[in-house]
Amino acid sequence: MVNKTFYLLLATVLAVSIKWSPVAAQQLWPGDINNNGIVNAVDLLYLGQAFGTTGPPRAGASTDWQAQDISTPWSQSFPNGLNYAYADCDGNGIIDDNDLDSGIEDNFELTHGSLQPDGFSNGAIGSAPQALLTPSASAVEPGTEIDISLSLGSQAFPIDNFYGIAILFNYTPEFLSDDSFDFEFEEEASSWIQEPKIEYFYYNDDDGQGKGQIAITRTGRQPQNPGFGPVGKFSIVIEDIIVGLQADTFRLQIDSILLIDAAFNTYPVAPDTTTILITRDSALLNASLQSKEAYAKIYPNPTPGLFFLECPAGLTGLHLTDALGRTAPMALQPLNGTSFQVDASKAPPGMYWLSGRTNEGLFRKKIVIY
Ligand SMILES: [Ca+2]
Ligand SMILES: [Ca+2]
Repeated sequence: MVNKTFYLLLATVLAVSIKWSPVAAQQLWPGDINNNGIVNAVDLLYLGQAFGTTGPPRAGASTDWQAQDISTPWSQSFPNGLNYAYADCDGNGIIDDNDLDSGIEDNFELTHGSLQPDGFSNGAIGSAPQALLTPSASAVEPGTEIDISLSLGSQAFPIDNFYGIAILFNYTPEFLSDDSFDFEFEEEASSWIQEPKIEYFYYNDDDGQGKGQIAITRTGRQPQNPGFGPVGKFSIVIEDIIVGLQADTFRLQIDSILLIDAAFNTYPVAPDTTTILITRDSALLNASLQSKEAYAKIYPNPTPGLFFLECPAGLTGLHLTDALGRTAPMALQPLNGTSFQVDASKAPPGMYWLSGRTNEGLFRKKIVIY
């Protein structure tokens, strides 16, 4: 009996001491709002969640890239349990644009400690909404300005509960060097995404990395109606192609996507890749410009041989030819009325033309098989 009482007492003391033992102060790195070890587009989604809230200022606050104690946690937390104090990058007690400018922007891509996953959720075409990239021209001469529209979802796959999206992409780096390009992201003026919202665009061409990120988040934590359509556009001027080449292909490819709703639930979104032929060769240019007569989209491109063709106008004929005009082996499998899977894996690696006939005209698309 004595022993039992003693152990019960001991257990109680242990439980109480564990519960009450002082915890080391939490530390933040200004800009890494989700505290996963890197400042990137996903941190803007957390900023959008906490935007406009207030709490205790941080003693001795700085936006320098160094660990700082959260002396007094805020009363609010993100759905994953992380304290809102992490969003107050400059530590002044309010979460606003300054935390984007001097926290996320100034410390973008900086890292600390071991990286934890950001929770990107890429979906599959045909089972999730897609982030579509649509260039204003499929082929241009060097020096021409091109817009690439970014659009989310479709009538068939609307974005049901948009609150924020973070997109990581890569592009052919050798076309866009510091002295030969203008690469910007401009938000859609009459976007279906409801105000208020904030956005951030970033690209990094250092050492030919060719990487960039976009984040758009609403603020105010209110749900919005389902929507779909354009959200903005990239503007690119490719000044020149590599000396000695008649034509080259600029590629913009989405790598990772994170779409969240107002409660920070995540939804898969299918990524996209787009290519633009850059050429001084008028015959190639004319052939590609004619391809705009009927809408068709192929992806991925370049492809290992198996790719998808979207052709809303109703496909009535299709053939694949190599650069010399010779017919290449290809098999077509309809997925539904407007989408097809094309198997050209028996064609040797190289550049090909995919030519099609539709109810609205002809199209011709350059495709690279590797
Ligand atoms: Ca982060
Ligand atoms: Ca602040």
